[in-house]
Amino acid sequence: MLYPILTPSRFVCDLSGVWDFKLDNGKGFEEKWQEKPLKDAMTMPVPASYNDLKEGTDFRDHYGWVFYQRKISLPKAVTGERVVLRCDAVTHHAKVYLDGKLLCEHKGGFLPFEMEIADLMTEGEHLLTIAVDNVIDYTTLPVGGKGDMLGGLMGGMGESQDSKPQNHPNFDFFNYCGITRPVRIYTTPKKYIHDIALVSQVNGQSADISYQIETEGGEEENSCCECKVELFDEEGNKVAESGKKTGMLHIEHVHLWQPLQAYLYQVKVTFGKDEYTLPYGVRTVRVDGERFLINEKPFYFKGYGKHEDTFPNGRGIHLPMNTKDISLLKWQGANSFRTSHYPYSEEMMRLCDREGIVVIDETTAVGVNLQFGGGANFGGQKIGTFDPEHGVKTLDHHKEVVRDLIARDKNYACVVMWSIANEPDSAAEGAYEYFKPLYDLARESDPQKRPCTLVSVQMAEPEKDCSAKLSDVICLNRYYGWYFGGPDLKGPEAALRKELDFWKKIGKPVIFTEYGADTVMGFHDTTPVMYTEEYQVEYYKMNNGVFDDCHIVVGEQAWNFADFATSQSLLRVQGNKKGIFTRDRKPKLIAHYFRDRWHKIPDFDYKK
Ligand code: GCB
Repeated sequence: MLYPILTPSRFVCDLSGVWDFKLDNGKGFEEKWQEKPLKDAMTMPVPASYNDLKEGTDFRDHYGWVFYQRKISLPKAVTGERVVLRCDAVTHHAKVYLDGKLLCEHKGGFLPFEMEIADLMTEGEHLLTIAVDNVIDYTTLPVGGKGDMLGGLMGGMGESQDSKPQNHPNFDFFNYCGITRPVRIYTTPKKYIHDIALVSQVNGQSADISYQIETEGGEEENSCCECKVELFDEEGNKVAESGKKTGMLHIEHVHLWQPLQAYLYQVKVTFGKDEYTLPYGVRTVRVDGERFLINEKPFYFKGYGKHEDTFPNGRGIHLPMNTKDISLLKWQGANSFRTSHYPYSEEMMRLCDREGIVVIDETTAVGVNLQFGGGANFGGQKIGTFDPEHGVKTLDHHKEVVRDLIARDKNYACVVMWSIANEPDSAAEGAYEYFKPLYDLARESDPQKRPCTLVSVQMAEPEKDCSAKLSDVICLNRYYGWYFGGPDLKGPEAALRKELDFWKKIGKPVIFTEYGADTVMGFHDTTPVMYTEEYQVEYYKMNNGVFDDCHIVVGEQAWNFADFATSQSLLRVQGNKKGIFTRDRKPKLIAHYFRDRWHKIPDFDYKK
């Protein structure tokens, strides 16, 4: 799927702004709110999560549908063009209406979807309504649990029969929702470039980019719709050219895209009247035994699991914060992050491509684990996760997400691995049968055949974890010295070393994709007691010392880059406080420790 850009043949109109908004009172669809201007509407910015933008629990924790509305019209200049309405992310379920007519329904809150609207956009104004549902359950990704999470900690006493229906996230981040990324109208000629797929092969100083252009229309009239593909370097010099929809572009002296030293070529495709230009980094990636190779050199991941989480945007796109975060990563000598626990905005992916930040790209599959609610939500459902009758019903949607994520992100040089899920019940009965088709699908859908992984939870017994068989890289979330042990760090250290002895037998590289300790900024002590900034430093020193001693560990991604909002629970102090930075990006003591450490660790050849 192509990102919408302005080109000589394409016009883009961003519908960001203040829209009308109303929480559904249960009667929205019955009273057909989508057909008329909303009565007593409030104002709401798009894009943003709505939850933190108005006061009151009823608003913040609203359960169910909300309605967004605005008027749209088209300039005469685009008459005769193909007109597309594109929503980049609507969390979690959308119904899009134009003048009351349902145009499209979409499930899943973190990937784009689009619809053609030219035929409906007659002269004058039209009423655009987007109804958004935030309900999560056993069929959605992320997964919503049954009953409340305090139930697990307090013997089921958390929720009474009088409680209103509410979401029970089976994951440890606030269930922010709304129209969280831009809504745009863009045009293309009627005969247009539908998609571009690029794969690089590097041979010494030179490279070949094999490409495949998918087009719509024009097949019958070859002459009017010839395809041309041109490759330009960063100075704007044409490096290669080809005249077919499938072919090869040869670069004699290639500039590789390298971690922290990005180099982007521009691939310009012309098809009939349509033109589209894609920035593209040439690099290779593969796993070789216990090493993770980028451009054939053993790479060491230094960085974080992140979140798209800011105040008061919630999960709403925040371009300045994206830039700031990458600046902080570089300040620290970090080189990578994981898009925990959902695909991030295309703007962030494009930025990482430009800035040379290496990304592990994750699906929305978090909470596919009914034994464990993720993070502090220890209130598991105690139902077989993959039990055909009572377990999750997410497989079909999970396949859609894998397919759509790869369709969206397949050309980014920054993406070096797909994460199929975070902390699923990967050692359970039925896990292999559930995950095998998803790995197969990812491998078959990705033209670049990147490595695939899933991120394993500590409760999944390594001996039974299906990741050992299916993943190219073993990704471990481990809390030795926090949920498992602590404040004593000796026992946890021994246990961590013992676990690594098991993974050494598997013969695959290991990345620690999460490890961390909640730390409240400003809590200090001469004894490093838990929750103080001093304990966080001791915790990381212990864990990092073990990683340094183990040659199969090819990466450390601390949990989390910054403090973030979660559901309320006994273990969450106004959110998750494992950030190395606070939510407003002030460094805790540990940020300086990592800065010192990571500047000493080279990006390549750290482990011999
Ligand atoms: C985990 C989860 C992450 C949580 C984290 C925590 O294992 O993957 O979503 O936030 O633990 O802090 O407990």
